[in-house]
Amino acid sequence: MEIKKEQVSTVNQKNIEAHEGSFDFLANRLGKEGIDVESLIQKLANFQVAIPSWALGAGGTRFGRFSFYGEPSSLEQKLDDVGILHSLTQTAGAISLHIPWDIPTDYRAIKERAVSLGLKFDAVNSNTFQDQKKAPESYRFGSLANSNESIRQQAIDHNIEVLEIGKKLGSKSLTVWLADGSSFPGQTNFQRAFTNTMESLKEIYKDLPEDWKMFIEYKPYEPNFYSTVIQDWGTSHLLANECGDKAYTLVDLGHHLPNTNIEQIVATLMMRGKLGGFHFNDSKYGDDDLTVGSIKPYALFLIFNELVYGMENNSQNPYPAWMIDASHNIKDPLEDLMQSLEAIQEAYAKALLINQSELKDAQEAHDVTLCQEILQNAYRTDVRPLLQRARLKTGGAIDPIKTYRSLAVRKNLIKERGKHSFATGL
Ligand code: PSV
Ligand code: MN
Repeated sequence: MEIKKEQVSTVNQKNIEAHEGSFDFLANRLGKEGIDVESLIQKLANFQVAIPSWALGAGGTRFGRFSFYGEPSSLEQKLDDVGILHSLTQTAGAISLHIPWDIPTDYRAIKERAVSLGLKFDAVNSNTFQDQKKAPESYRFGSLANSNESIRQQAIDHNIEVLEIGKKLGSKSLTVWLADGSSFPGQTNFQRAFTNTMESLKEIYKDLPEDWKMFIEYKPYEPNFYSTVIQDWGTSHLLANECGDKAYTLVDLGHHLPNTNIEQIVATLMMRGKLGGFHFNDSKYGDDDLTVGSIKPYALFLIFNELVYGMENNSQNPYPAWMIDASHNIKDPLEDLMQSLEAIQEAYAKALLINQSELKDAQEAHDVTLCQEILQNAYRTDVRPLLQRARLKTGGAIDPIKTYRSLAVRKNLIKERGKHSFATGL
């Protein structure tokens, strides 16, 4: 199913009056505060977030998975789903593939489809956390960190194969996330596991094309519960530095122990020019992979404050690759993703409202109260009319979820694909 521009604009007509009223009110206020509303809207319109190919079906937990009707059962259908998201939000202009869950069969056809839907191929992701059918070696006790050389080699070869697939699609980055670690004290030797991982990553890095980046993701636990080899940003940063200039750290919001100051990690990495990629989600307890902004929206805003500061002041840091890495246990995945996109844009818009020079002055005057006021004034502004205006400007929906529901998208997908179609992924 494809959503036509005319369908979106017909629904928009019904909401336009309310939008204009709230937009004019806000734009007027912001204008008086000296904010360039037009350039802010342009920044929002430019901000694109990749959708992972594995997030379009129902997610699950280790206790089970409840299928969501009309799931995409092929890569083509996954692209169509991202196309739907993009036509409604104009913010989801890229897809990130996980290999081998989503190996294209006909590259030309897939690329043409992506172009027609206005989508790019973002980072390709390797998978050495699951055993693959017919693979001679098992990753049960690790992949790139494994003490067994032929297991490590199989994992290296897989990553190189992922690079080859990405090259054919026009991707420009590889994301490596390792499940490697140990579940019990004494199970592995930390130093040997780290060294093996470093040497393996260097082997993969040798094959990285000149204009590519390698993103090294970290995570403190899960599926291993005693230790992970790349447990934190420092370890990832160390490995990225060892590999070379094209290797970067990737921050996944769910990959921190409770109450970690993620915004400070972001600031340090950007200052060092090493923040390459970003995975959005939200969590209450661990790597819950919940809808972005559903639990800690203020923390997300503080993170965006550092991202905006870094994007404006750290030319040594490349523009980060943004992706949603969430799972949808009980909601319609497409609705969930639209909520995440909205929360990301909202946090970004609020961070853009922060008057950085006033903040600097207040910091230097050690006026702690004023520092907090500056941040919270921005945070408390209802920026949704700005998001609506950015979407309207680019042909998206004033209200994506309302439009999705009024066009009965899920019902149509079920009609097209059947109730029990099943998406690959976790
Ligand atoms: C691991 O938890 C992770 O965040 C990595 O990015 C994976 O590739 C992704 O989730 C999907 O399993
Ligand atoms: Mn992730």
